[in-house]
Amino acid sequence: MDGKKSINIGLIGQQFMGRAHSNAWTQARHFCSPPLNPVLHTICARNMETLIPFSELWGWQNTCNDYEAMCRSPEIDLVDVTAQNHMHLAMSKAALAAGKAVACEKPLAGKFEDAREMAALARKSDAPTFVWYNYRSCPAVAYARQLVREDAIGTIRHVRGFYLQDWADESVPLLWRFDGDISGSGSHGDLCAHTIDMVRFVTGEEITEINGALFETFIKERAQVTKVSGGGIAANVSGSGDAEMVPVTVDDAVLFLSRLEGGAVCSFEATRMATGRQNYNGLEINGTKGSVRFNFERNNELEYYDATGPRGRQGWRTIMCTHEPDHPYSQFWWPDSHGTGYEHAFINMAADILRVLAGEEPISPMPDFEDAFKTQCVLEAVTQCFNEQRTIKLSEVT
Ligand code: SOE
Repeated sequence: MDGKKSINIGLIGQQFMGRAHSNAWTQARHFCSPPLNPVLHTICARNMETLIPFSELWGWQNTCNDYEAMCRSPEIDLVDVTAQNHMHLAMSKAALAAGKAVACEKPLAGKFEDAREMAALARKSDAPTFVWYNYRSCPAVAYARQLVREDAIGTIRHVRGFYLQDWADESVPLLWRFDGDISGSGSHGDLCAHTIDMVRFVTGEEITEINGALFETFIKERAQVTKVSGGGIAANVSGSGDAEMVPVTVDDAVLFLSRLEGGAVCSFEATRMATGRQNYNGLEINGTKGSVRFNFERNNELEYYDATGPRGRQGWRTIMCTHEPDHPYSQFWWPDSHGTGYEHAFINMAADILRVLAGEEPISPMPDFEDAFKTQCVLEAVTQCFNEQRTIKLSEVT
């Protein structure tokens, strides 16, 4: 072998994110030269019938359906949580109590109180924590951050953040994503959380206040789920024609206005009902010397406007963020313009997690529980702003 130390991963969950993370831990070693070798040691989930074929497909060495036992096992070094949001606290708590590193899916938790407890537990623990805000590790997003840090766009004045999808019409039954007890919120925590994290990451600035907010639930009830298969968002899920209708307890859309600590004004919007937008997670940042804009549907590209030359020759340029060594992570992937996709950000992030665990610098700063709690505070402030119909300062949300 290559003589590197191994690290045994225990993954909880076998759905969409279970697949994304199984792939990330596998490919990180193949492509990104991490300083530790991740071993797919144990996969843990409730449904053993599907878990056995899942583990065989992805090469997990062991299966189990008791996450507490897995967390306690001396053979496990890192617990990776991809279970539904309402389980993030209990699972992270079990892992931290056993002194294990934790990598938890976003958002940190569905409920603000859970997130607050998770941040407190992480503060008291010596174990490292990570939250899978995967879009940070998309090369074009990491390059946007680099441009801002190099002062290529000057002082930031305006930010627009948006995350638009279109998979949630009336035909979609009451998946867990529509059940507030499980998910905590709808497009707010599921989608907008990513964009808030991305804006914080790219600008390097914190959101200081929420000045106005709007939530809407267009479809008030949905059919009880009768069958779920496959690993996508809503693909292969059905509610039978005569299934009982149950109330939806989350938002379908959220919009809010806010300010950044450097004085910029920001708007955010997220919805699962933006017909024609399928994974339009993006931002536009306008500064005094230039602007950047990005959306994930064209994830290899970053648009950049340089306002420092003669006005008559200025214009948006589209940069393919695939060139080594200029673009972060490009050294691990394909030649110029051969492109990367959704899974690569997870792979890049898995490799960065391994770098942090080995005491090395990650390519992009990794969000830990403390950092992800800041994003969660923004989510909570937006909810309070809508409920109380007043400006909420982030300093009020603790
Ligand atoms: C669902 O809308 C979802 O899968 C989110 O949960 C992911 O975090 C996002 O990146 C893609 O869309």
